[in-house]
Formats: sequence, structure tokens, C-alpha cells
Amino acid sequence: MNMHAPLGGSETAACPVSSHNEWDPLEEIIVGRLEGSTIPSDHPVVTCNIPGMAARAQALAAGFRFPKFMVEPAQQELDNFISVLEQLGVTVTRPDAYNHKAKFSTPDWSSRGFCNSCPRDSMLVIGEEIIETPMAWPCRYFETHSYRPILKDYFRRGARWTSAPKPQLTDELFDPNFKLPEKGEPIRYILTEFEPVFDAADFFRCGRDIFVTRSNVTNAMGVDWLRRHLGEGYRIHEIKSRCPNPMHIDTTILPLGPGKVLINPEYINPDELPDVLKKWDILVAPDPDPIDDRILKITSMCGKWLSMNILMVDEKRMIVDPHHTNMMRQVEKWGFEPIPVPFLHYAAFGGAFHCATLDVRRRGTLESYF
Ligand code: ABU
Repeated sequence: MNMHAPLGGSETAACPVSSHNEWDPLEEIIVGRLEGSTIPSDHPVVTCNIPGMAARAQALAAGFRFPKFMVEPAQQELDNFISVLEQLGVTVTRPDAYNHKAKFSTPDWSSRGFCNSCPRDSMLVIGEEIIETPMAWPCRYFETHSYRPILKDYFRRGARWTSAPKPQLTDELFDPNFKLPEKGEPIRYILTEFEPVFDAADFFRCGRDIFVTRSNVTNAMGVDWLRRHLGEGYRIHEIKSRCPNPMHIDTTILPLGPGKVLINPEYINPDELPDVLKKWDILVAPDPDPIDDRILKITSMCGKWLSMNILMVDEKRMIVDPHHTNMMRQVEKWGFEPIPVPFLHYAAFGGAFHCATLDVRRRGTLESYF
């Protein structure tokens, strides 16, 4: 690995926001923050997606700050991750620290906040535009406020800045009879089609083609809103996932470069992929290495396939957790260069490398790969 190979260069785009896919050489990235993190609310749209033990523990402590024993090791991992990115020549931008415990309300409901550990969810970068997403978790309603200084700076320097319609998040959006599907039952979602909602992390970008999985935070109306907003220059393809509690595409399927897509064999049936993706090399993710540490197991907000939540630095180099030796070895066999960065404690705050970041600038142009 050449940690010091600079990724920037004389061809840097004039617009501070410019990113068309998940693999062009990375120039600037927003990395989340843990200060002020607050245990999310016990609203059904939250608890239906958190693994059993963590959901039960969190329901008891909703609205309290995350305890030090969870924050401190995750913070150390985050600091190291940032320093690796900087050594790779990437500009790292951070949101403001924010008091997520503060209570807020709309005319219909009130909540405390959550955290800004995962910028991947609340903002979607499409070329030179950055879109604040209409998120379905009430405790994330004002999450982008901690990024507003960054967004205003990008706007002043020429980026397009959009906010999707702010959802009402009233009871009509949530199916009161929702139950997670049992094995063999069809996948169903807690969301109705009352209004458009989506998290950016339910989408990935391959130039003019954008892929999405429906989930417990992204409904069909949300996908339609984005499709109509982006217009004819883009095609949005829906990917069918068998995940029983879907939330975010990046532990289900993720492109690693032009012509290469990593799939989770539990959730993706390659025969059911959109036709355009069937022409690509389908790289089947190896089994995740089990995590035996009891605390990590109990506190994780995520599933075992977080092993797939990697960040491409360019078409060859990727940031991977060294715990996931199966993944490290497999990607090497496929010709990639894994950069090991320990990050398991971050799962308690919602994700790993892809979730914890938002690649705002990658050196490259808008292409059609299909
Ligand atoms: N935020 C991505 C985590 C998804 C999962 O738990 O698999």
C-alpha cells in the first residue's frame, strides 16, 4: 500500500462537490462525528431495524447520551480512520459537534436527536449537487443542521444544494400492524406511501445509473421523488433485496469499480439483479468473520454483513476492517488492495466506513457504464 500517494492533482474539479460514483479517486470526504451522540428514540421505525439485544437496551435508555464505554473506543477508531484518510491525501471535512440530546418538536410530535456518525444517510451527492434527504427516523429530523456550515461553504463555492420536501412523519407514514417478516414470508416494510421518504444510504451511484433498495426508511414515493428530481440525465434502478429488515444498500450490494459489484449472497439473488448489472462481474462477499466480543455484539446497531461496508479510495484501494480477514483475503484475490483500519466499535453508532463518510469529491467525470 502506498499511503502517501496523493490523490489530488492539477485536474481537481472547480466545484467543491463533484462525485459521480463510488470508486473514482477520492479527493474530499465528510467524516461523521460522535460528540453529543444520544441513544435514538424507541419509535417503531427505529426499533424495527436495530438487532434485538441493542434495540431492547436502547429502548430503556432512549434519549440518554451514549455511555463513555461505547464512545471512547469508537472515537479512537474514528480518529485513526481520519488520520489514514489524510495520509492518503484525502481532504477530510467534519460536521460541527452538536447537542443531539436537545428536545425538538414539530406541530405533531417531539423527539430528541441521535447523532451525526453517518453522513452517508442524510445527504446524497449526485455530481455537483448535494441533496439533504427526507429521513424517516423522527430523531434524525434536524441531523443535517450540524452539516449546514459545510453545506453553506460548498454552496458559496458553486455546489448545488437541495433539500427534499421535509416529511411530516406523522402516524400515517407508519404501518401500525407492521411485523418483521418470518423466514420465507415476503419482504414487507413499516412505511406507507403517505409521503416521500428516503435515506441516501439506500442508493449507490454508477455515473448516470443509480441503484436503490426499498427499505424501512425508503419508500416508493421517495424513489419517485428522486427520479423526477434528477430528470432524464439519470436512470434509477431498483434492486430486489431479501433482507428481512432492510435499511441501507451498503451491506447488501456495493460497486467496487466499473464492471465490478460486490453482493451479499444472503440478500441478493444474482438472477434477480437489474439486467444492466448482470453484465458486470458479480463478486460474492465471503462469510463475515464472527464477532465474539460480548459488548460489541450487544451494542451493535448493525447486522453481521457490516464486513461489506467498505470505502473505495480509488478503483484499486479500499478501506476494510482487519477483523474481516475473509473479506481482506478475498478482495486481494480479486486484485484489490485492502487498507486495514480497525473500526468495529463504530457499529454501535450505525455503521462502518461507507456509512461513516460522504465522498463529496472524486476525480472523474459523469459517465454511462451500461
Ligand atoms: N447503516 C448500514 C447498516 C446496515 C446493516 O445493519 O446491515
